[in-house]
Amino acid sequence: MTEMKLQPNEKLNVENLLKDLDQYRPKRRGWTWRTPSPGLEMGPFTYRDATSPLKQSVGLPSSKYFDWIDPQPAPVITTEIASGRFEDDVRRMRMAAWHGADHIMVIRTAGQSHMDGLIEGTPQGVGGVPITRKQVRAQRKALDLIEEEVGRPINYHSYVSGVAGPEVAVMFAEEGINGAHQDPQYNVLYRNINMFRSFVDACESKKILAWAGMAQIDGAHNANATAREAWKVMPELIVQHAINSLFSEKAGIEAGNICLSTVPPTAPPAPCVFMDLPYAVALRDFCDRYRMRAQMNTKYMEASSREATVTHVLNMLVSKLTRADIQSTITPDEGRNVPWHIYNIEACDTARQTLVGLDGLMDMVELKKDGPLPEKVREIKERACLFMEEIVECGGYFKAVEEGFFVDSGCYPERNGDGIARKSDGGVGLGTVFERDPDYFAPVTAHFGYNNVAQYDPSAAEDPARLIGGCTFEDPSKIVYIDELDEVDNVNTRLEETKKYRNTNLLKPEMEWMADGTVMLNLFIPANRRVAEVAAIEFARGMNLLEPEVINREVMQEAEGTRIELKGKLGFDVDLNALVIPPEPHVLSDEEIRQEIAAHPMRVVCGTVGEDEHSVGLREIIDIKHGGIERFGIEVHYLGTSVPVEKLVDAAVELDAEVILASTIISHDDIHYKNMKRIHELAVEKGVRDRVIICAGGTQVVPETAVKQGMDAGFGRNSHGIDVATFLVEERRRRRGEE
Ligand code: Z98
Repeated sequence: MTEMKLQPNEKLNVENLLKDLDQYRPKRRGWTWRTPSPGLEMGPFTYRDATSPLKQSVGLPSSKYFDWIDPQPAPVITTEIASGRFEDDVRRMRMAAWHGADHIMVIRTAGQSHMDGLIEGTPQGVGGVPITRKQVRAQRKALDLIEEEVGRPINYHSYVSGVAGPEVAVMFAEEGINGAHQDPQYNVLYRNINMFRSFVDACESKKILAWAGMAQIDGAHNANATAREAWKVMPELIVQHAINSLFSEKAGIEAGNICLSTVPPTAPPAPCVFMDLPYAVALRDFCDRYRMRAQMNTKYMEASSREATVTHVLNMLVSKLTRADIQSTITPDEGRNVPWHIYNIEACDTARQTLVGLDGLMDMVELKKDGPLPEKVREIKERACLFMEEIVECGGYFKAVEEGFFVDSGCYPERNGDGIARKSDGGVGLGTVFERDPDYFAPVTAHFGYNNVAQYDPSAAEDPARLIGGCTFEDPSKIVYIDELDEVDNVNTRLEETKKYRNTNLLKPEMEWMADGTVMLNLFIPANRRVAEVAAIEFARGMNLLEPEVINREVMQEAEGTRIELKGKLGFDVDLNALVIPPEPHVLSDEEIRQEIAAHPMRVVCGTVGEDEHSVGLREIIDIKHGGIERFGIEVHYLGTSVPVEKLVDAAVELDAEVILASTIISHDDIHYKNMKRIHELAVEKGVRDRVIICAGGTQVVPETAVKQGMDAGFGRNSHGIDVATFLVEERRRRRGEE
């Protein structure tokens, strides 16, 4: 089999990924937590809650001020990637891993739980994308490469739901999936799968998850997302967590791999931390031996990515004040249906930034032991206990579901009668549960319940698969791998469509799929919301954007205007061969310049010359506040505005300055160039030209033309202090004969 290895400057090659896929075996099984690294020193800082750093990553934007450090917080960070094309998702997974994600969840767009069997190949289908062995294997293979590249195991995750749940679980165990949602209550309440069938299937699925060492996430957060007033279902959420967790433990999953999917139930403008914190404390008190997967609140997520980000940050404050072993980062696309690369990355960065920013918090503050917090905690716990007691009293879980106990919008014991009720003699898969025959036996490794192996071979009781020389778990060569079933709807046809963009000279922007051409525009339109929305589409058409669609609108003020975010498509490519790409401007590091100036102090005289009063540009170049050359320790004598050229040269002589900087904006009759020439000639006349470096800058200055006037260098538009300082240091070295 061809060995693949990723190089940071090379794209992930999807065709290579798909090669020999039938033979690919995952490198490992089971869930991986981060490795704590208390007291980790990075750059100038010491971290208290950090985990092992990554080998390669893209740091937060501001890391440039901190030696490019990229500390990794304690929780595993999740991102959900499911654009519907796994071949594009693998590229996004790589980007997410470089931004600190180590739990990649792949939600299927099909509603997998509606499918009653495993699907093969890689169809996009009509109703959405199902999970299939081929795409799971390709993604696991990609993640095996990516984890090598970033230097940290990446947990791959999907969902075990629907009547095909156990089959899906087996496939996941075979293919090295590391985590899964599995909660029979989800099937019952939201997918109307028969309750007995759902729980029997769950036994089998959980046994398989246990064998594979997978982490399990429950489905309680769905009650939060579904209930009319989500904060009222707090007692129920605890009950749902408790039911699935204890059930899972009894089915064989280790407590340390059982993760509660917990959502802070409210969001601003509710006083959310005041309500969410007691809930978080109560849940963690009750379920202290399980892991917390802190899910973001999506119930109140609208199309504003700014708003979603703030809610996310508040959610993480609650995580930090309590505990989160996994931190989810659902993207604002939930609110506006734009499952784009940039939002996955943005949300991972939000998590990394917030959690690193909160490093060490709990070594400085503690939750109060009296007052509203413990009072609320106690109240929530009491309500949850009473809820559970009533379930037992009414005849058990199945009866309670029949009576509509769950997802009722009343805060227990209040009931509004709007819960989801399901019939025990109804639902998908009704009547499909059968008792095993007395001579039943299955030669498989991870199997729940009665399996009468001993009747055939008593010595195989602990290892039934031995009777057939191992099942697919021990002998993966027994896995039946079906590449594609549909000749038209498969990855090969999709790759063919985008072939002209892969590793060629053609470029097109994209948001989710290669060469989708999608772009987003931000507009402020000085009109009310309705008008702005319609006008925005016209503007987009005028810009030749295809299929324009408003994805977010926020009123700034009813009469004054509206902010619009809009998406559309570009109908053309850019040819790389026709692009002229100027070289990166060369600059020295701040440190190198500082050291050079410390060793060889430098004195500069400067001013705007002639009749020129425009001083802002020059001040940007020199002032310490604007990142100018003063910050390197250069001594600057600013002579003011409209300085005669003679005065500039005389001052250089008097002060024994090594450098003259002349700033000049006015350019009529080429006065800026004439002044440059004059400065040069004066310096020659006074016999100092050889020992003074003379530079001129301004928005109309073309560097080459400035040099022709006798300047040592010219600085045009977009020049900064660092550019000037670099030149001065290097020019001086040249004059010293060092370069
Ligand atoms: C999350 N953003 O949890 P279908 N099982 C459970 C689920 O919660 C889900 C599914 C299955 C959320 C993702 N959760 C939503 C317990 C979905 C998947 O019907 O099989 O597609 O549902 O992170």
